Amino acid sequence: MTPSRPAGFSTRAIHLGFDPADHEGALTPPLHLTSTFAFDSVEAGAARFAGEVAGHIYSRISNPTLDLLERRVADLEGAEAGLALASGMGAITSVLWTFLKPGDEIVTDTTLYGCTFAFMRHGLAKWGVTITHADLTDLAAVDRAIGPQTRIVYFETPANPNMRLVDIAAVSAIAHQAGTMVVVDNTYATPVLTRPIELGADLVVHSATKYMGGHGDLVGGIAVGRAEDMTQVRLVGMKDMTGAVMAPFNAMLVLRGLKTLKLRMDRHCASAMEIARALESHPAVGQVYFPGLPSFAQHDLAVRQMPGFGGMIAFEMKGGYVAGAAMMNRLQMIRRAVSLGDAESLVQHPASMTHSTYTPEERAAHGISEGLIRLSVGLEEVEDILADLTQALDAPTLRLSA
Ligand code: 3LM
Repeated sequence: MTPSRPAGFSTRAIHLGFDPADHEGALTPPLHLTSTFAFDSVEAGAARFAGEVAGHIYSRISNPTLDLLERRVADLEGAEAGLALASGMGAITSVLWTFLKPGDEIVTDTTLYGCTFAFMRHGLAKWGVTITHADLTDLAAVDRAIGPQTRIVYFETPANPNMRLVDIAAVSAIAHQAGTMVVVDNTYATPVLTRPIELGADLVVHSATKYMGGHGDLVGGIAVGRAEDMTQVRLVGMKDMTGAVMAPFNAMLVLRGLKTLKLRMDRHCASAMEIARALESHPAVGQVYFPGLPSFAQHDLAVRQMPGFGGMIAFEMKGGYVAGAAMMNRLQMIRRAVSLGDAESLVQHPASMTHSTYTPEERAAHGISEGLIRLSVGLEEVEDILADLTQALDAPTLRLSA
């Protein structure tokens, strides 16, 4: 690290918390493939279990490889502490199980990733938690929705799949006034583009499967927040309720992904901006949802809250679902697949895939249109992504339907 100035984002993502001198000069951190840790004595083991002496016990609780990842992500998010989990859903469920009890209410935005929506609607609700969906883009609605039983305000920004943004600072201020905790899913933005804790949120969750891992070769999750809260999530939600701990090998892959996170996000942002403009001007394309476009309903908030607009685009074809499916089937390089944030560009149809956990009526009520197409702009040359999209959009049948 350069001692003359505070280290920047990528420098910390590469170096923080690791000194080769402690590891026989090894440049990269060792992978601790161990399930358990030996104690010097029975008394030493008992002291660790009692929390009197720091140290690892068992890899469902903590592990040195995960520990480094947790410290790095916490630092990059501006949080006190972090926790690495088996998946994004492992992070979300471990956090929510920790802080909610029967009778509590969770206030959440209208739009959520499909499995998060399903967990709340079919999981939490079954255990006596009230789920209230409110339009969190409307601050008066946030104020009205929070009641005496509200324990958590939860949202994604940008939201999966329709890109809705939530003003983190404004919503956090309202929630805190009412003594309510704010949990933000920062998967789409990553700490490169948004740091919710710095804007007032209490806890951040991630699917590390996406941009953090960045290479489509792992499933993982991260949670960051106050040290005290993260200890609760570690020892209650993760250790005893979900058991959703990240595997050390995956932690190593995410540590590798983090080193290029900023570099990759810069490229994702630049390419997505260019592609969003091209889509918007194509005669076969209807509405394009991308925070960087002046036509985006919340463009002003995007400019205020995000230094870049991310790599995700949602759009509708003028010809609706039929034209959209035909267009997607014509793509040659862009892969038809769920997930996002990979080097490969990915396209999918939320209503029949990631958001098929909603009923058609729920999708209509939650602002997820049946014809919506979601594109995760990859790291290929932008000219190649554009060429593939253009040949798929320009096909004769589409010109007729447009
Ligand atoms: C997807 N999303 O294609 P994991 N939060 C957000 C997410 O987008 C996701 C999760 C949490 C997708 C996965 S759909 C079958 C594939 C904003 C995942 C959950 O548990 O790591 O998948 O994260 O939109």
